[in-house]
Amino acid sequence: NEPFDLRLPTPGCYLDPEKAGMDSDALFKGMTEHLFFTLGKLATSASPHDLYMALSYAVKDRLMTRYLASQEVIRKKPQKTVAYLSAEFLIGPQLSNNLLNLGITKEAEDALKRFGIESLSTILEVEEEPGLGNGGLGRLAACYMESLASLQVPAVGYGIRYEFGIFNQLIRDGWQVEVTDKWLKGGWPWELPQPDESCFVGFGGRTESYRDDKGKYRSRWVPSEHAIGVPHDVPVLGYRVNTCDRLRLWRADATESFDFYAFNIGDYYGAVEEKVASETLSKVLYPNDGTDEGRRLRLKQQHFFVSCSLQDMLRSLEKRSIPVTEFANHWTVQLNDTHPAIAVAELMRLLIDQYQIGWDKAWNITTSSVAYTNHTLLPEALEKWDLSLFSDLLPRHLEIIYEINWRFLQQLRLRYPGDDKILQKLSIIDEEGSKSVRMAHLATIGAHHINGVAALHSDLIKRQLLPEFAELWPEKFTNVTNGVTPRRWVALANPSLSNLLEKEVGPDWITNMELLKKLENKKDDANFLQEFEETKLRGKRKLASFIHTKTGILVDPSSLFDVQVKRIHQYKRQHLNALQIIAQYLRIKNGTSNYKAPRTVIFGGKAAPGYFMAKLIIRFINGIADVVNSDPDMEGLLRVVFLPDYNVKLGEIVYPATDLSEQISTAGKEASGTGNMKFAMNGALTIGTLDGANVELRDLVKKENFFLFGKTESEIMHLKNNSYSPKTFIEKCPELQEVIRLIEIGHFSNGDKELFKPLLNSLTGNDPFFVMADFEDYLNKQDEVSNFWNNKKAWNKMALLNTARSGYFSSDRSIREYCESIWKVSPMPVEITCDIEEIT
Ligand code: 6GP
Repeated sequence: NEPFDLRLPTPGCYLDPEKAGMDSDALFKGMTEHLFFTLGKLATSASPHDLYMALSYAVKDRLMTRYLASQEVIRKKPQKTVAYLSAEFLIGPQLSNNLLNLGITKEAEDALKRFGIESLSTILEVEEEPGLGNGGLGRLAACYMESLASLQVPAVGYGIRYEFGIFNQLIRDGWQVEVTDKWLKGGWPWELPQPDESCFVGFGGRTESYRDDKGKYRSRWVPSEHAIGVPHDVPVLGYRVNTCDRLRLWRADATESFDFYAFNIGDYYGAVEEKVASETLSKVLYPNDGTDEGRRLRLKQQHFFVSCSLQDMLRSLEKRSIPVTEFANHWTVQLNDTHPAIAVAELMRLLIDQYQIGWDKAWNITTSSVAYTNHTLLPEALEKWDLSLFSDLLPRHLEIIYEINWRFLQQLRLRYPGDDKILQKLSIIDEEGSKSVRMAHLATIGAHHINGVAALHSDLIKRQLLPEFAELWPEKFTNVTNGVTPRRWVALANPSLSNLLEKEVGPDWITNMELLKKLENKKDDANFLQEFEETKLRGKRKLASFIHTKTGILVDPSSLFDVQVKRIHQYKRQHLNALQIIAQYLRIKNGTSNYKAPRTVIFGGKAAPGYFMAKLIIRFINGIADVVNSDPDMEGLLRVVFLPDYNVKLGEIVYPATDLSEQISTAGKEASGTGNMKFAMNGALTIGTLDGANVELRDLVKKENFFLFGKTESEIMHLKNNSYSPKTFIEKCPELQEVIRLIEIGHFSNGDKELFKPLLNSLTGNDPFFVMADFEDYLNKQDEVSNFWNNKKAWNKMALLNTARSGYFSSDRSIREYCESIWKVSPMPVEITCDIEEIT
């Protein structure tokens, strides 16, 4: 591996390539220059936001050596690169992460002091986070990019640079109100627009056949509309390595700012219309989590970013004079759910129509390079596109899909002669009702591997979602359990725990989480457990003060912090938690509460704007919070908080401050969950069902350190198949009847008996998520939690064992698995040298 010889005097490479430009003097100088030249501000009048911008620019400068060196290494010595295609990248704030990974946090603090800023946190607080994702899927993509770089694997994350990310959530009169997320308004210093690498993308129009030079009939696409994708690159630096990968986000531009013909005939508005229409392509993120809306603009967005990304990959081969037939040796394309699944058809189209490669060869290239991750089993989230919409927007792709399908069905006919049912079932085209294109089938047929995101989920994919495919191609189906990056979710979020970990096991735990196992030796060491509890208390004081500032509610940091943060969804069952709170409230009111385990129950999460029931659940929680928090009898015993606008930044405050993590989805519904992992690493105990990665978490931390309740996936299936009746469970549980009665009489809605009726009707009617079936078990388990809480030593020991045994959930482990079993890529360290003589 030839070192990257960088003779240009860029920051980070003045004298000692490792250290130079990274000291506080250089940072101070860099900031001063950016304040003056980039921002046009005087240091004497700089606001915290100005200083944030100046520091960020100075830090970005210091990423460039590694960023360029990482690209140069691939150019000089081609090797397989991971292309992670995702409609969402929820990357969170960038400054603290880059400081940590560069190893210059202390230097930045010192530089800031010279501007009169005593604490880095005042600067970090003003950073806007790019909300380019809805929840789990988008955040996972961000963790994976960070781990890829930290493991020195060449990778590009391809996505969309939405002008407006996920909405900001306000709570008004207990209801969620959505506000546009203008994350770019103050400028965003972390991106590098690369207009010279823009790509054209077509939409609509028709296909036509023509004869090529050799007289052969071919098909081609004549789109009626175009957009330009302008790449905006975000450097993704690995932890203390030279590898700096890229997140390449496409912004849509109009092909022509004006239609001059329309303009000349005096139609000004008509002239700008196309510009406006194509720019809306990257305007806004669809705020649906798990549900699919089947909207035209959404399909356009998907094709837009997928086409730009594949063109970009093919172009990179051309630039290096590598034949495109070698594509699969140079790119491994991962589809983050079906949102980018059009890639299967688009890669075929580019290879066949643009590069004139024959079908079989093109299909071989496509299926050797594409792999697909499924993130949900929920039927409403499985993407299907109406055939007429699809053919209208992507007529050539539909032709190609028909051909893929025809060849696939031929294969099936040989294998299952005369079995038309199976053909119908597996076909990419759903013939029922108004016909549609099933994107999961397209992805499954076009991919060399299909993986779920936790052991149970991958198993259910094979057994329930795609059983016939799994029988056909058992070797394609695999599992990679999700992981989260310990850099952001422990080192950055929880500095006091990190210090303790470093003191105990050394600094390497950050890149080798399995080292935390050594903490098991300390499980009976009272002094150590005390120190461990201290770190938790620090986190809780910080969250308490945040809660007070945001909601005005005073909470006691010594109470049990019981937290459920995630998107609001019926399957995640925030309402189960809410019902349990009412039961506790009743017990205290009736004087039947025989233990004293003061609790603060904290919720956070957004509901999809069109998801009525989820929004009603938010209203319900706030209704309960109002009653509980204003009742003097609850004083010192129970508090309920709904934290508005849950996002990555807030997550960094919440995870370290949590004692009890609520992972209470209906078994079989949560593909994995990743919050469960973040909580466990930070020493929270979990109360949870056997769902998603909870199953593996419980195995790892051992069952005595996990509060398990609820029906298993197969028990739920059994109930479902045997005409489940929530009433039978309600009848058996007087406390549940009381809870329901209290809601019915309007106790949590100022006497309004109508407000929560839809929720109650759902629960007592068909109860699609088996809340009633699990209620009693859950309540009993919560009692067990309270009893444990009163034995602090036992609690701390369990919490420590959770941290000690959570190393498996590092995204470094997940990425290693993808590299070895799916992508077949290996790390490629980036070396940097500077010719000191030449520069000085
Ligand atoms: C989510 C799953 O719901 C969650 O369980 C999982 O941890 C996460 O993906 C990462 O794998 N799914 C989505 O966010 C989604 O939109 C289509 O799926």
